[in-house]
Amino acid sequence: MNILLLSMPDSFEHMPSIVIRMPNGALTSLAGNVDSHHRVAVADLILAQRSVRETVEKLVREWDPQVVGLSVMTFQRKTAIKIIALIRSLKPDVKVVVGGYDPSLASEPYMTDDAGIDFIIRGEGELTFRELVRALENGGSYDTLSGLSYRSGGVWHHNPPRPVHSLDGDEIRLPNRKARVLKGYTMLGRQVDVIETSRGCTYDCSFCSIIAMRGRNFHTYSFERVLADIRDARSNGATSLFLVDDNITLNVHRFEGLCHAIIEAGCNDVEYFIQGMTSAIANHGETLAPLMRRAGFRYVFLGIENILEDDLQFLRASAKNRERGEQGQTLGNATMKAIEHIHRNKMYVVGGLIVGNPGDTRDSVNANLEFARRYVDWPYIQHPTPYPGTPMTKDFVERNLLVNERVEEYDGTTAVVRSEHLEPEEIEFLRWRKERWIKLAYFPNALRHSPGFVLRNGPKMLKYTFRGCNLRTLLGLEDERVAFRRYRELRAAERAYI
Ligand code: B12
Ligand code: SF4
Repeated sequence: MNILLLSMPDSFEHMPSIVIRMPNGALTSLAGNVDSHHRVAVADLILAQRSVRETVEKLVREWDPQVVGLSVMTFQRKTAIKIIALIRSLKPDVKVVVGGYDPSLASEPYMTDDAGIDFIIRGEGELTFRELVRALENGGSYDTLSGLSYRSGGVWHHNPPRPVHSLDGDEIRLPNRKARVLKGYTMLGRQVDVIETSRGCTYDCSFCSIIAMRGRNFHTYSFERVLADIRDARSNGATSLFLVDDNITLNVHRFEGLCHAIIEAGCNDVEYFIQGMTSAIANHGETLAPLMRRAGFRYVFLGIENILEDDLQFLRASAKNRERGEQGQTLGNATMKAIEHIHRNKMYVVGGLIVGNPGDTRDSVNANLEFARRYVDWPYIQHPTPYPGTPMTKDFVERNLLVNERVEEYDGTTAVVRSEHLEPEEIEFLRWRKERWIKLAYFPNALRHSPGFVLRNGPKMLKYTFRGCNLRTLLGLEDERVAFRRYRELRAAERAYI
């Protein structure tokens, strides 16, 4: 069978496609896990952000797929539905499958007749998709395939969920990167790829979709498999690797072992990027941080979430941000110590903060922004966003604070909930006003890190960071709120990918 797998073109504020175009790890994993006689094409539409229609038309014409699969996040739902309509108009009898976080946790919008979808794969996809393709090929029945929802005779059927996979053995095979048909992945000019070493997390932060998606558990791939995956990514040209594990620092002992394995295998000649917990890095940083640096780690996305204890409690993120003493006693917030370890070992902190929580005032938002200005290298400041199935969503609805249900705006930097003291627009304005300057202050670092790329693209990067502003705004001759409105209009226009 010919199979076409697509990820959506939508990007968000902190991932401007000029600088970062990251592959979707789910699709190559699916491609590597269907039976080998199928022809699979993977197209990350972020690589064709400004020519989505033409690219999809060309792919459908040239590939002539019997099955099309789409990977969708919530803010990409609207784009996905439009792309499906286009594909159906080109090939009415094609079978359309959707998967990923949004279809898994908010199936209903995908079940309408207008959406034109035949199958929803809920949760982990490798085995369910492999079995579905077999059933399609052999005319088998769908009702025994766990994790699958399917439409038959105009009615949707939902099979029981598939238990999460232990990741042991070789039932889940390596990703198939050769299936990619578009080019241009980048992270500041270096070719980037994604690797998984584990899945899951045992914490339960209220904003995170992971628990609703797969429950609280943690499973790991063997180091042997991880190293084979790293070598495959390198042989396909990657010099920068994002380890997309939900929480790679959950088991610090294992993470240290992984760093050693990377060094011993000589795979420390690429640049690694991870997301980690402040507590793990603060509590083990003395030995862990130098080891990470030797293994090639360069960027650490730190889930700081918020520097104020009340907000951390709302986000259910206190425990993972706690520093502990030698006897395990609580010492306080781990953030500063984690940042020190990372900086001392010449790595960069991408600071993940969430502002605009229910109790937030102007002062509490500003305190977090000021913290980001002083201590993080690259701010990744978001607003609480009610993704389907998260405890936070329930909270916001119950408190009547959810004011925007246009899911295409659920991108993390559009404020869609208000606090008890501030309107969403005001929260977003406070963030936007400060964050541009924090990002500007990072430009010299970016120049040192990737001189050629920044010299070539610096003007575009600056234009993007300050979009909406003009000389009058920057000289203080215009009310910044006027520029903020222009920025919002530009951003809304950018969302029309198709
Ligand atoms: C890595 C990652 C990123 C990376 C890379 C994204 C990329 N190109 O793939 C970066 C940093 C760029 C990123 C950015 C964002 N991300 Co992100 N990201 C993740 C993370 C940590 C891991 C995803 C991953 O690769 N997993 C490994 C793969 C193999 O697993 P998977 O994606 O789940 O896919 C499996 C199944 O879902 C299913 N499946 C998936 N797609 C399909 C398609 C088909 C056809 C089928 C059959 C099955 C299937 O099968 C796969 C294999 O088992 C998750 C989860 C988490 N804990 O936080 C969040 C997550 C996916 N991100 C999320 C969000 C919101 C974003 C942002 C919008 C904002 C933000 N929080 O940063 C941006 C927007 C990205 C953009 N396009 O601009 C949300 C999505 C929530 C939602 N309901 O939509 C998550 C769940 C985090 C959260 N908040 O809880 N992200
Ligand atoms: S620690 Fe990270 S992965 Fe785990 S629940 Fe919290 S945000 Fe999600």
